[in-house]
Amino acid sequence: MTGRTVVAVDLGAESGRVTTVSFDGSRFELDVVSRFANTPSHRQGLLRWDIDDLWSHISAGIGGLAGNGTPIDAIGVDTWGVDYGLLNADGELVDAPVSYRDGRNIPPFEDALRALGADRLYGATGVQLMSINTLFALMADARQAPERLAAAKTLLMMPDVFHHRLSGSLVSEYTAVSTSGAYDMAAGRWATELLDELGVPTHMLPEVAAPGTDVGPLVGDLATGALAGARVVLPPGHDTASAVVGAPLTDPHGLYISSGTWSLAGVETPAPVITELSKAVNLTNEGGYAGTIRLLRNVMGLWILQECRRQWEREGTAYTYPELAALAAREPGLVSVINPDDQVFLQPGDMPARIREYCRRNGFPVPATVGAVARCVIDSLALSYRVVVDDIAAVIGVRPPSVSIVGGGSNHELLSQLTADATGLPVRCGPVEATALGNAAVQLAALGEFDGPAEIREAIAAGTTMVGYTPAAGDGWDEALERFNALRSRPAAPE
Ligand code: LRH
Repeated sequence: MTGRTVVAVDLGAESGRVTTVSFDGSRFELDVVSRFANTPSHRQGLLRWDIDDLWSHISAGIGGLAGNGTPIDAIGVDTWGVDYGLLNADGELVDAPVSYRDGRNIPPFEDALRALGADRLYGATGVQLMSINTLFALMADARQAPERLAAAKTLLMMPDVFHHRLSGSLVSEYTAVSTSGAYDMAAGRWATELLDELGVPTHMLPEVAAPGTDVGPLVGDLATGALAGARVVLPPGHDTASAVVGAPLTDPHGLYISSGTWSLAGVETPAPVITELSKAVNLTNEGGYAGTIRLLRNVMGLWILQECRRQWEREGTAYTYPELAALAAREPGLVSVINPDDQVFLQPGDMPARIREYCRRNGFPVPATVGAVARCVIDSLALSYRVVVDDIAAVIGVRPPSVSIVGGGSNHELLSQLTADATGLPVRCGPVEATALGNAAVQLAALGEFDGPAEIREAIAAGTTMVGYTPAAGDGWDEALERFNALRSRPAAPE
């Protein structure tokens, strides 16, 4: 294939991939050159990411391309949101970055809510109030490890920790910054007054750069052979932002669901929507490509099922996802529901036991079998999406007419059908590789191949075989929604 070839590095909170994406002027060709696990581990009392391990996989994946005949034009990295690295004056990490799943964020989150209130916190940023937000991790640093912050010259959001290794750049990319809960989305600047009030220093906050910014040439040992001329171009560094660029949305108010460990469900808007109602229903305003905003909700997503699967494996049976879906499909629907966003499901552990305990505590039949647990999770995710559709409709005054599911979870047939049933909307699934495609397409746009998101989406849609689901005239969803909403209005369970 002639044309341009870029490298999209996509790091999820479970695994990472290095992918080459070529574009010949009309068609994308995507080749995953390496896949690797990304597993945080407990070190020095905290759940931490192993950046050196990730970097060794990324550099091996990229380095393997040096001997190819195809010159690489650009490289960009996207990662999961909210986490960050602190760099000292020598450009080295002060220590291993901490995972948002560490419980350390919860006390500062609760204290900030008590001290300043949801109005002030949400009003200052426009970001969904969640314990995982960078803001609360920075508060935890300021309280428990002030020496980390004192030693830090620059904070870089996770994608930019790798852009720094690739190019030496010390900026943070806007879409990644927008997940922090420490950035004022309406004013377009760090929310320094809020950070001051919460006792978080601000000396280390970096300059923020737009997706599509060329931050310099690839440097170091990697810059040889086919990689010698490669530029480092910031894609939308937040994986969800890249995934939504890669979502072939056609309806202007169409709902996307970027479905993976998390489900990010929402619509694209031209400006932040920060109103009494958006605050009341806790919708976030995340920054997107080309000045767009993603008005969405972070729903806990397939994480709960992933953790169930790990627990069943520890107990001796390794189910595949299709096996779990088949077992779930045989169960009656909407028997027991959970609120996937309850804090009890945030941390790793024995998820089936937590689900059973949750159902017992809330007076639902306790799911006894693997299939019943899986069905409970999948039904509950579909109900969460229904709530997002209702909340978005109330906030923007337009009901999304369709749903586009992208990412790994778009392969999940039962969840896709139940999403159609729960929302009453037609669902289209694909591409699975939306994140890598969105990441690459923004690099390609910076190289002059595309003129904005509409052209990108047209090209992605033309090369994707999408699978459609029509809502079945089922009953039970409205009654289940009442039970579900009652759960959501209850305070989080004690740990
Ligand atoms: C999904 C995601 C999501 C949240 C979470 C921390 O991978 O980026 O949008 O920010 O991770």
